[in-house]
This record gives sequence, structure tokens and C-alpha cells, in this order.
Amino acid sequence: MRLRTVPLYDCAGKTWRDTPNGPVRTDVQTLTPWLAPVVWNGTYNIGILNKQYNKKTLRIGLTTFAMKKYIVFLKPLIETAEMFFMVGHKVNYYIFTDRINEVPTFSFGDGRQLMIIQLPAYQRWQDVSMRRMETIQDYSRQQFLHEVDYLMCVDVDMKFTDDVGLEIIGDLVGSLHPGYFKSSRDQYPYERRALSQAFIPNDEGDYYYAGGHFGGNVQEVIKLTNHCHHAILADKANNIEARWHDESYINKYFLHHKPTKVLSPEYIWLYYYGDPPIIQRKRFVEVPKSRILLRY
Ligand code: UD2
Repeated sequence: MRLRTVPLYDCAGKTWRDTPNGPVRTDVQTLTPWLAPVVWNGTYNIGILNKQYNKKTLRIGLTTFAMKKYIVFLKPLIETAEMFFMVGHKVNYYIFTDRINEVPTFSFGDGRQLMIIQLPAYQRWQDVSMRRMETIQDYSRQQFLHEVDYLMCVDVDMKFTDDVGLEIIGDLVGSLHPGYFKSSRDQYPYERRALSQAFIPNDEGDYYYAGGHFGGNVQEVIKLTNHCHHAILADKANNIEARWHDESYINKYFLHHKPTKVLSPEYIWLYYYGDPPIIQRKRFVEVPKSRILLRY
């Protein structure tokens, strides 16, 4: 008997293919060893996902920090999010900044809004980056838990260049770092000092996750950020700062609390790593920056 083929895997109308039921990507890993999906173009049907969630009640939060000179990145991030991020769904953008007067004005789609939260700025950029854990945890408990179902937390120096929709939603979501998705475990830049709370021994570790895009349901985001914040404080008390700051602690957290969904590097691409065809859609990409000019 011939299998009926159906156009199962949508890619927002861009790469429709007739396929029998089953994953169409054989060139990438689409399932983790603990059976969580790894989201790549061609592995999901956005039509089914949109029907599965109730659009009337679902609300998604997006947090970002635009502290000090990084305020310049806010405009492209939010403008492109309005074009590509969760289009047709309700979204709350939560913007943390010390420069509220420099937040541009935006126009938003129905059910989408931006909330500005003023924060004092830490002097060191490393502290700005790491303290995001503390702040997301605090505001998630006080506010976000009551306002959104899922929360995605992203770097500000990024822009959306292609659709990002409900395929990224899950209880605990991590993103594969674009520099290491093809690397072996011993090449991952984990924190290797045993004294650090972020320590991962050479014979452990699943993937190397990026610090710039993680999320999940709000309860899970609270657990992650709370854990990382306390690990950062414990290290600070011992005069240790993990190799890649918050990213190192996130990697340690995901080792023992496996993500229920893993996003491929389509969802956090850095052109520093070129333009390989395996990344069929670069959906969320870094805006090039001069670290020296911006951080100091
Ligand atoms: C990587 C990670 C980042 C974080 C960092 C820690 C990616 C793509 N990025 O980025 O998430 O783990 O390593 O070393 O995985 N910020 C400000 N003002 C500042 C400095 C930082 O608002 O003065 C915020 C801003 O949201 C920025 C984020 O902190 O995007 C991380 O800082 P970064 O982008 O300079 O760090 P980077 O590129 O090394």
C-alpha cells in the first residue's frame, strides 16, 4: 500500500514539502537523548501548533535588558519582533533599562504591549549580564507570573529576521549555542574549575547552550534564574566568576534540569560563524557590536 503523503511540516509557507508522517530532517539531531525535541526548520507544523494553543488566553512575555549604551539595540529588536515574533499572539515585552527617557516609541499589533522597568546599572558589564538572573527571578515572582504563561529571555543586541512562533514554547527551553552545536563535549567552553558552582567535569554535559535565549513557563524560569543567581552569589563569596558568566551557570543548570525543548541555532545565530546551509533559516541573529565602545 502506498503511504498517503501530506504537507505536514510547514515552514511558514517557505519550504513546504510533501512528506509522509515523520521527521524530514536527517542532517541534524531532532531529538535529545532524553526525548526532548530539537527545533529546526522542517520539523514542525505551525498550523497545528497555532490551533493547539488557545490564542484568546495565551500570552507570551519577552524580557530583555537594555542597560547603559545597549539602549541603542532596543529599537531594532522590538521593531523586528513586531514583524516576526509570535505574530498573531498576545505579547508583553518587558524592557529593563536605566535609560527610560531613551526608550523609543513603537506601534504594536493587537494585544501586544511594552512595559518599561527602571533598574540601576551595575558598573561592570559582567555584572549587568549576570544580574539579569536576579532581576528576572524577582519580577517573574512579583509580576510576570500573573501576566504571562511563558517567558522568553533574550539578549538585546539581536534582531528577528524570520518567523519565531509557538514552536519555541515549552516548559523549559534552552538554545544551542551557534559556535558549538557541532562540537564534541570536550570542546564545550564549560567552567572547568571544580571550585565554581558552574563546574562541569570533562565527562559530563549534553550540549553547549547560549546565554542569550532561554525560557519556559514562568514557574520554570523562576527556578532557573533563582538557581543561577544563587550559584553566582556563592561563587562571588569565594571570589570566583565563571568563565562565561551567566551562560556558564545556565549550562550547569541545564545539565541537571534537562530542557523539555531545545532550540537549534536558527534561534540565536551569530554571523561570526558564517552562513552554513544547515541553518536553513536564521530567525534571530546578533547585531554586530563593538564590545569596547559599548561596554565601557
Ligand atoms: C554572551 C551571551 C549572553 C551572556 C554573555 C555572558 C549569547 C548570544 N550571548 O554574550 O547572553 O551569557 O555572553 O558573557 O549567547 N547588557 C546591557 N548593557 C551592558 C552590558 C550587557 O544591557 O552594558 C545586557 C544586554 O541585554 C546584552 C546582555 O547583557 O545583550 C549580554 O551582554 P553581551 O551581549 O555584551 O554579552 P556577549 O555578547 O558576550
